[in-house]
Amino acid sequence: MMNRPQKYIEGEALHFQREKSNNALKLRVAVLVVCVLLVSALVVIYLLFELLTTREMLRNLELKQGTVQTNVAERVPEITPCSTVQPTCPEPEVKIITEPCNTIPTTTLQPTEINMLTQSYSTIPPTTPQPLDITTDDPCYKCEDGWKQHGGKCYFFSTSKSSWNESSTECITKGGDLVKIDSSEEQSFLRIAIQQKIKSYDDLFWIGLTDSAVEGRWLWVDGSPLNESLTFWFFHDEPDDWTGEDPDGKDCARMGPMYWFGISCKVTHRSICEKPAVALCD
Ligand SMILES: [Ca+2]
Ligand SMILES: [Ca+2]
Repeated sequence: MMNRPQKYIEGEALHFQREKSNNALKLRVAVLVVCVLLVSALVVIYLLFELLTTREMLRNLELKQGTVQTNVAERVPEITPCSTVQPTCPEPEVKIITEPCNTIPTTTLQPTEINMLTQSYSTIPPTTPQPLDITTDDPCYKCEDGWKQHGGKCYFFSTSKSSWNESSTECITKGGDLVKIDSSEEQSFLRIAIQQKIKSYDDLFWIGLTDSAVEGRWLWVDGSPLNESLTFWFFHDEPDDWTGEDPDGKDCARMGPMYWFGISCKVTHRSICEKPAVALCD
């Protein structure tokens, strides 16, 4: 009889305990739901605040934009067109070269180099005027046999070789002297004549020009100074005074088929003598 109510009481207690546990669980769920709703409400409120703030900023920006546009529109007529602006360019810096010309380094050609160069240009065919174009037989002038007449002068092209001094003496013996070149026309006549006579690249002719008295002071055989505006030296290297071949340097001038070269007066070359032609006309 005692076991039955005891079991009933225990069952009631267990039931009451479960009921209590379920109520606690419901309470927790309800609190959780309230919290979620509260957080959601706060988020919505925050977003609404941000939206209102953004709208206010946009409205302020629109007002500022309108103000700027108005100011620009008012100032446009005051702006000078770009096309009327005169550009100013800096003046180019001009440097005046004060170095003397003789500081330019020069190269001294060795005889072999000169000969090679001479050979290279000696193969150039004669250029105008051609020999037949040059008047060499003026009937009013007469030259001895073996002399070539040109412009009232007679020219003798030797076949033998001798030093510059010996060649000058030989020309004087013939009634003239080594040739003095007085004009470009006379240079052209001699150049063409030499081109017809040379047998090799080193077959050059003495002319009446020397600086043996004073180095660098070139004189013709008649004592007149060389006209610096009427020279036909081989490019800018001539005349130098290279002493590799002769301690006295290069003091006498020889002529090739195109240009003049300085050389030791002691070497032997053919020569060109010049003397006045005999005038036949009054
Ligand atoms: Ca002359
Ligand atoms: Ca010299």
